[in-house]
Amino acid sequence: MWRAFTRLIAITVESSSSAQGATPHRLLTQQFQAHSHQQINYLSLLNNRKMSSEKPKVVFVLGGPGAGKGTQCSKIVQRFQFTHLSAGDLLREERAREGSQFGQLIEDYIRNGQIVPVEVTCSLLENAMKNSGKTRFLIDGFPRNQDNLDGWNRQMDGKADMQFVLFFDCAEDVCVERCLGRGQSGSGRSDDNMESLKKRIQTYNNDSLPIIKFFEQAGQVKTIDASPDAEKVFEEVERVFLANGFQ
Ligand code: UP5
Ligand code: MG
Repeated sequence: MWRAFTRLIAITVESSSSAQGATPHRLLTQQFQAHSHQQINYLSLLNNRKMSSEKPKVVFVLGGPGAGKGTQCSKIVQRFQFTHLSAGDLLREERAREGSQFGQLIEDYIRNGQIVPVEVTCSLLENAMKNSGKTRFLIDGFPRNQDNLDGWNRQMDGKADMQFVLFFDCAEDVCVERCLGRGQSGSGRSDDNMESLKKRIQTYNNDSLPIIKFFEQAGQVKTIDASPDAEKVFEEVERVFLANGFQ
């Protein structure tokens, strides 16, 4: 799989070999930006002007597979003025987009519970932020490894203010049960099965937890017990947002 991605970069580099100082990272980013330009309408261009004068505020939402990130983000959007951007949803949309050259690559990573190279994910996130014209974002399920964090810092340096990390702490067996339950009720997600879940959990323990620990050491993590029912969890979430000045 990694070989497929490297080959893709190689093709990209080959076809743009005249570009001076071109790096695979820059070329991949440019490709994604080119896609999104077709989708930007006049209104969002006007909104972008507003965004450039006001740095967007970002809350990273992290936690294991099935911890309830998406569920709680929907509730935060209803209560506070935030726009929800799920990195996983953006990747699934890109996978389904007709003509996407990254579709198969994304599917392979997701099914195997591995983390898609940051050049793809971060560009999808940045484009979604720009196209929304909004200024408060919940970034759900990202950054989930060191590559993600480095890529975000590289690409978004000076473009966004990270407020805090909302961490949904949930026992592994509860997470598995929730994802399997969702799969059984017809989520259609190719990773809501036991085989993929084992890999997702392994990736979470090996790659994502160290990132959460890193933010924790920097005093930026708000930990929420994600095991009670969704309403109870949201009571805690609401307290965190209010305590951090959001109305
Ligand atoms: N549910 C929710 N809260 C509940 C509660 N308190 N009590 C009882 N049930 C609760 O919830 C999952 C299920 O549990 C639902 O049925 C819900 O009703 C119920 P949900 O809110 O969807 O949980 P969430 O944490 O969002 O789970 P999700 O499966 O989306 O988490 P993942 O982090 O695994 O999935 P994501 O979509 O973010 O990523 C999928 C894959 O994409 C990754 O494995 C990776 O391959 C790829 N990816 C990247 O490569 N890079 C990225 O940056 C992001 C993703
Ligand atoms: Mg989710």
